[in-house]
Amino acid sequence: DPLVLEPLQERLARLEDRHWIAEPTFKSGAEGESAPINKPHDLSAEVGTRRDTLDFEVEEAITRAQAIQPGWDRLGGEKRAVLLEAAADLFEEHTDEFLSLCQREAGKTLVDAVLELREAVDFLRFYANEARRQFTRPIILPGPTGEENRLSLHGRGVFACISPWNFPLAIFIGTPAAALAAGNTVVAKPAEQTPLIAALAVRLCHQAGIPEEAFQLLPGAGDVGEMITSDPRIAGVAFTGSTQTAQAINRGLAAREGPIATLIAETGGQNAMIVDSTALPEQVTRDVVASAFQSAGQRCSALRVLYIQDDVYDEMLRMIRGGFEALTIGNPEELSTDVGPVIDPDAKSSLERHVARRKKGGRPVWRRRLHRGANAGCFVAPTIIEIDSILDLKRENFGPILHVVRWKASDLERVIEDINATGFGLTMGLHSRNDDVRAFVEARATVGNFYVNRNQIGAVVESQPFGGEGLSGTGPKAGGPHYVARFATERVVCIDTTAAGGNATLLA
Ligand code: UN1
Repeated sequence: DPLVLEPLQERLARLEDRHWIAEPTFKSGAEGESAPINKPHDLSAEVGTRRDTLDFEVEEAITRAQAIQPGWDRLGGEKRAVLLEAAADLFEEHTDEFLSLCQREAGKTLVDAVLELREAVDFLRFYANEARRQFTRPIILPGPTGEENRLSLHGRGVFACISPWNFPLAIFIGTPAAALAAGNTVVAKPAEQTPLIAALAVRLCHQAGIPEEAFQLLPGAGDVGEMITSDPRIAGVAFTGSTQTAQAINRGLAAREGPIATLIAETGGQNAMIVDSTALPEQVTRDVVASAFQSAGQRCSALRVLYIQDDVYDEMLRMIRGGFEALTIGNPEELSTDVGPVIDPDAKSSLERHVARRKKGGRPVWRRRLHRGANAGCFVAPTIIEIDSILDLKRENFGPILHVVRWKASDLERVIEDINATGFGLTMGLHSRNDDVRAFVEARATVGNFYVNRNQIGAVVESQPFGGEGLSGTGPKAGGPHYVARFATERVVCIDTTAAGGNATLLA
């Protein structure tokens, strides 16, 4: 309804001139290095400035976080829940700023920006409830008469939370919210591309009453992340990003002195969808276009390789290309845009290199033409490429590129084996109205999230906990019932309850 949407756009336009700053929560007063943050869709437009965290500021931040952690843990689940819920309320009150930053700093469309804020608020409220559910009362364990056994969950210490640019708000806040709910304190390093939205999120958490020492922002690039994770005082690392970086963090933690640290990693995917000849073409078209091209394909859940059964291949591909041709590519600050930019020039050139290599292979490649002025930003033309097998792809292509493969009914088992053989295990989609095919594929798919007759992105907190296996991550699933507990340590207290009675007898 334009009557509702127009005032929102006007409100967002009023924030256009605001210059945002991200700086470390603990600032020494020394001069740190600064970098401008520009719009991905218009590299000449500056949104704000990132002030990087200096080495000794990292050290001091961890010292402060460690000093306050026992008190934060003793506060208990109920009080921590109230603070996280107060933060959720403040996030909702600051909708305009968050939407504006999602668009301008991260190049998100308005739809994606709204979903991102919704998910951030859902994470805060869900993990607050988990704090109440699991961190308020101990579990009384069964035991012999005369003994009481109690199990309780506690924070492990200081958690490092390192988050990606593709969910600069939802994942940036979701992981720390879980760590805080569990009684840890947090040092958070947002992606170097999107520190501004993280800075606003942290500021609102402090305003909600979460102590500054308990949740600190440490902006910077990979060197700051390395400095944090190599500190032996870090009890755990929660990382979302590439598989390679997760493996490097894992090696670093293993080589480090100090307590054995926990690693919770949510990484990449090579996500496939299988479409058979019983699928509904209109539904497939809608779901394929959304899964591959929404968010410019910059979701780890996004569809990368579409397997279409040969007897419907040409017709199905023709319809999907129709949906693809109808996408509006352009400025994400305009309401009509479906596909915005990719995050930065490096992302653009690596995607372009992939398309160029595939074009040389001589197989059909369909590309959209970009709008006028696209060169001012990091736009990659949405692309569909025919290939023979998912195993032809050597890496995850994190952008608006869909690969299609033709398969025959007799090949179904091999198709699933190939998909599993990538080693990734994040999302898989299936479109089929044949119950036997559905049961067959479901039983063999080694993925964390399997989607049937729908799109395969946009997992919902609590209803659809999200996360993969193998090269795609360690689990547990974000937004699921086991997530917060993985940030915790368990303690058991055993009491001999006959002791008091025994004393009484002696005294008598
Ligand atoms: C990511 O892209 O890093 O289901 C993970 C989804 C999102 C994916 C988040 N929850 O599309």
